[in-house]
Amino acid sequence: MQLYLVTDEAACLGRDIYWVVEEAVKGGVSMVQLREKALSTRAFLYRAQKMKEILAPYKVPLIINDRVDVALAANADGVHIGQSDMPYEQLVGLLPPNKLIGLSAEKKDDVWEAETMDLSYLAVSPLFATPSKTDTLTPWGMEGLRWVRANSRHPLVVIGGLNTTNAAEARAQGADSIAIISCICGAGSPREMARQLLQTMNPIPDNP
Ligand code: TZP
Ligand code: MG
Repeated sequence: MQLYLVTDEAACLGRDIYWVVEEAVKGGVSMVQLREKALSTRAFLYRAQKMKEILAPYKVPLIINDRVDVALAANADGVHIGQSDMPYEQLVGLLPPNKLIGLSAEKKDDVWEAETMDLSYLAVSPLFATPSKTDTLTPWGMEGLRWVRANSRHPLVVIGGLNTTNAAEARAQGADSIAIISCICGAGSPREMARQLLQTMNPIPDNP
């Protein structure tokens, strides 16, 4: 799971969100988080069900942001929680055991606390400041990422301001996966952008 797409309909430049997601998956995105801050519960569930249908043939897991009820109702693959969402202790009690759980860490105490949890990944959030989410604490930066890598036992996702200029460096500094909204959702070709991001992280050596 190197490339993780987080959705934001507004970032899709008026294009169909399902098209954007499927194109990104064709380009190599291997996990998708449905993040909806404005939809009604019913519209969110409908979108989750449709997204699951689209991702199923590619065997790409669907993670639901914030809402365990929507994740359960849509039989999604997991839930992503932040520091103000359903606490981990309650979430694990509600989810079947095979579901993925991702948690955002915004500060050092969040990283320590996460050591007691059985997480699928810990998200270092935000790595860099980004217009896509402005209610954030101080960005971790690469130095912060190195600190998290040294102090966490979880697979690490980085999110916030990732693009083709910094994805490889973030991987080199300890990120297992890069999570992205605008660089992919707002790309002329989400498929080509996903491909390029993977290429920067896994350069193909020149033939001798
Ligand atoms: N959480 C921390 S930063 C962020 C989220 C959802 C937004 C990331 O968006 P972008 O456009 O990839 O910087
Ligand atoms: Mg949240």
